[in-house]
Amino acid sequence: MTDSKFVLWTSYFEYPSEEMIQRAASFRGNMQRRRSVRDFSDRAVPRAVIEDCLLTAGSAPSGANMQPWSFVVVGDSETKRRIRAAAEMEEREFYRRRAGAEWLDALSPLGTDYQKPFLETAPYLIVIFAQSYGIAPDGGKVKHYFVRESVGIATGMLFAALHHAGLATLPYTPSRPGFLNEILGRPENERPFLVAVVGYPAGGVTVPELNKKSLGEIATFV
Ligand code: IYR
Repeated sequence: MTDSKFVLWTSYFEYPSEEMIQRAASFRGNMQRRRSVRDFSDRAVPRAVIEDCLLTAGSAPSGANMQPWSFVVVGDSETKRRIRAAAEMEEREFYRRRAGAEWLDALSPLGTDYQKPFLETAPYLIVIFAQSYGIAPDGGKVKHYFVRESVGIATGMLFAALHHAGLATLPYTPSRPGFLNEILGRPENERPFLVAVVGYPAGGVTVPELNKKSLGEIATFV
């Protein structure tokens, strides 16, 4: 039994296999150039680019097509300042106490500490919320499915889109992110998932020398 109307998928396009191989390799090369940066320029980014990248994210598949995500785009300086202040308060506690030796050791190659100046410098913070359930027009609860899987896919697509457009990004995961609900006035059914820090990289930005696992290490063909 289905409630939905089916239509012909006319936007599918099959590439000849040579072209398919070339496209896959070229996309890989492009994505492998992406790096997370922690030093941003305050240069303005066109809002239209952010809007398009959000629409890319919003096109992601999701459990029962519930689209259990909300994106809050923060460009306002005062709001960014408040987010930075609250984040640094939590991070101070994280680095001082909560993390523990093993976690701090794993983080040391990244050179991170409690200070998060990029939360103010970058022109946009896109705060991604995962909706544990939806709200029907009559105020009732709507069940959401595979929420983290769905929001994870949308977030990956958002990062790919922003990189493709030529912007620098940092996925920032605050320790104890509850302050984001308060500052941004988000309802009880929304849980902060991740903050996408977006902008141009600061001039001469450096990144840690990191290695990615080889295909043999990440994949098995059976
Ligand atoms: N939220 C902290 C700690 C941190 C945790 C992980 I896992 C990272 O990959 C990077 C940082 C911070 O942002 O400093």
